[in-house]
Amino acid sequence: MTKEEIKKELRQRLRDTYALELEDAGPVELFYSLGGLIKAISNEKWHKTWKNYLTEEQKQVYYFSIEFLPGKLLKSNLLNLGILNEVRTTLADIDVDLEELAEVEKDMALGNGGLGRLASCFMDSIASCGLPGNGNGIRYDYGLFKQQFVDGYQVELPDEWLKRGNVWEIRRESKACDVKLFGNVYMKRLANGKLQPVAENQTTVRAVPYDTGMIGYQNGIVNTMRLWSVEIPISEEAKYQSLDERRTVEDLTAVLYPDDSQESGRLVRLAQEYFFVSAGIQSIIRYYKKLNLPWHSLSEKIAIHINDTHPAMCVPELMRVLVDENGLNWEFAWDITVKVLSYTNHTIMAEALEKWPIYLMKIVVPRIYQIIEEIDRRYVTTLQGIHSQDLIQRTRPLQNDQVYMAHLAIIGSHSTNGVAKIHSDLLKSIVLHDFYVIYPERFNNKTNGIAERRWLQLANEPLANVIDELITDSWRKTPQDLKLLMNYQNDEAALTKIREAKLVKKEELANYILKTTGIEVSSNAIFDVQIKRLHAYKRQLMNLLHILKLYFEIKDNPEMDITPRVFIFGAKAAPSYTYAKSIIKAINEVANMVNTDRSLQDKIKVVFLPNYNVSLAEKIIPAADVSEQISLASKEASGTSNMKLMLNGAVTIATLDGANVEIRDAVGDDNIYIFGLTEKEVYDYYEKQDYSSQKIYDEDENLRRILDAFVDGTIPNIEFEGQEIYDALLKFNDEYFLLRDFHDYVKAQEQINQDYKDSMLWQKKSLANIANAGNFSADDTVKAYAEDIWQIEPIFAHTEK
Ligand code: 26M
Repeated sequence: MTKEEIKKELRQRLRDTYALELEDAGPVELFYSLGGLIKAISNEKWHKTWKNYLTEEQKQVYYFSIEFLPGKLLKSNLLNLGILNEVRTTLADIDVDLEELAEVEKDMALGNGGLGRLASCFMDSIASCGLPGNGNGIRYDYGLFKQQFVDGYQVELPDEWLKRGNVWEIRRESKACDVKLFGNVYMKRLANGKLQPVAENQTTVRAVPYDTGMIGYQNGIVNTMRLWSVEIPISEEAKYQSLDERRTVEDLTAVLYPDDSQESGRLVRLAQEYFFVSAGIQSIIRYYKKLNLPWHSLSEKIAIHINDTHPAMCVPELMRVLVDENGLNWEFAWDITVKVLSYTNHTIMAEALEKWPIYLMKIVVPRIYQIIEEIDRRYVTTLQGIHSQDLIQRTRPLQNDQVYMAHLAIIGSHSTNGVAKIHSDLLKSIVLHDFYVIYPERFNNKTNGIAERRWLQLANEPLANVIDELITDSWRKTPQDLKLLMNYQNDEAALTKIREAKLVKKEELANYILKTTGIEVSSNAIFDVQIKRLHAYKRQLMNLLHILKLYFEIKDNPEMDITPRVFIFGAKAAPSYTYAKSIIKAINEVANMVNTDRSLQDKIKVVFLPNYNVSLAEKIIPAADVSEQISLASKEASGTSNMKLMLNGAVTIATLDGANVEIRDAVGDDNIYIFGLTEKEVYDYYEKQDYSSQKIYDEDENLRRILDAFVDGTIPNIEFEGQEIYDALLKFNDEYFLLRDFHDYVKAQEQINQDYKDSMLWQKKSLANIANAGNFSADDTVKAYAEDIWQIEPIFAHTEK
């Protein structure tokens, strides 16, 4: 498209939709008009892609995820269509700043954190690798809550992301499905002697899909992310007399549940899970039937991926559709189901492993519960005599009046993977060891990855441009090419350019911090960043203990030699997770205490930026010098901010947890600061049960002073929260070993303080991190899924044949 064509199109759209001329349009009208234009451009490719998959009968994967977290799509769509620069300069010609338009778009925040963001990185990569793949999820009216701080406390506000409408989606009423919930089911014997389930008093809701094009990186491919929204079927309208009754249906897709174990027992959440699973499976089977192929070929055309256990009802739902609705016999249907499905585990945290009370399942999805009972019954009988009674009992889906969703997912699929080497190993050796004994061939690892397009090309243009100058722009298509940067390890001019690019982003962030919080920070300071959900196991509190240590040291010795540091936090706490909220309050109070104390001479500053989300991540990550990845070893399945931060030249301080282990292997010990207990040592403590945080407290004077600060009034305004934290660490014996790892953590931090002073030494470490971040490309991760698990092929490979 030429600049003139772009201008002409924009003019036309502004007239047609807003009755405005270009000169009179504001950022909102311009954003929606530009969005419409982009959609028109991509629609042609979208239709071609779809037709191609259909006529070639390409095997496709459907990635079922209850969360997707794409963030904003404007610049990413422009980049992937290959028109980012044309559009930017065209707008500049008419005095419009693309960045200002981009700010108009609301983040699409239909996810909590790592799991949802991973799903969106995968969508970008699947399209960019030319793989036939689709997303299947829920179109929540409200995404993850907006976070504000009031007196240092987290306050949650609704996320009204759809208020001005969503330019990217297409509502496809013609593709709607009916989903049936509640009621009761009994088995009726037919004339031929077969049993048939008959349902009574069911509630039928309509699932209406909204499709969003997932545009591949400059390859003409546009895949589909299909999100389902609930509606009352027209035929049922008469049944809903009052607004209240209508509301109970409409509530189904109203809001995303914040990752919150206490909320996980809720009826609506279970209904959400079944809703998008059932609608997704039905629309896949409807498509498959159009191909007119025999049922045994289903697994040659369709792969369905279960992202964590939230979509685990795919197992009984696919069985239901095959057996009840299409008359297949159980054994045949089961064989197909296992071949079609695969499952990823994202956590070993016991409280996050989903279990649903049987009584609730019977209420919400009675037929699905019957099928689960049959799966359970057959599981037990099939393994009889092959494995021990104990093992069978421990692994069956139904136990303790609950349905174990992970058991269902593993038994009903052909592949179970973890998301980093150490995590997958732990699954095999401990967490899911019983299943590993039964199905060793089903277990595999797929280390997470990230979309470099968003996290470097878009988020960090200054660095991206320097990299182009040094090694050409081949890395933009092939992130592995970033390795070529290793040739510049001793090139002072190159290292300086990279440092200057970092400085640009640090100044931008410093301005943002000043504007949004009023806190002044210097871009000469080390920007030390911890950004992730607030969870005890991620140990934001240990970071805070270190800050307090520095605070006391500077107070005692105002002239101490320390490289100025800005500690930057971003984190949301689940609304009912009181301990996490107390930590937020404590960080905010320490921040206030530190930032207003002139005697510290700006040696340390603490900034807790509210409402951490994808867009804020895009501002923070490029500006980071230090990446905090300090979870207790064994607890963080993978982490992905660790990868995004290294890609942007931050140097990591980390425990040997999740993908940190592979990051260390990639960059080498000289370019990462590793500290703390290993996963094995953590498990040794569990076995011996001889950990005593009190003992460490008693023996360490400095640590005593730091912990006492929480209860002796040193940190103001945390009477309640301070006590809660103090008790967690001492009275309740410090579940996540903060005190045990603290000393080692401090030593690693002191080394960072030293090393940062030697600018070239530091830049060299930073360079090694950028250069090796190509190892963590989501492109490679999805290719591995495609080959090992889904057995799907890129569309180019197919057309070349
Ligand atoms: C639970 C109950 C009610 C509502 C929501 C939840 C829930 C939602 C998401 C529980 C867990 C959820 O996600 C777990 C998760 O995000 N795991 C993270 O996955 C990332 C991608 O694999 C990893 O990088 C992180 O280490 C892992 O914590």
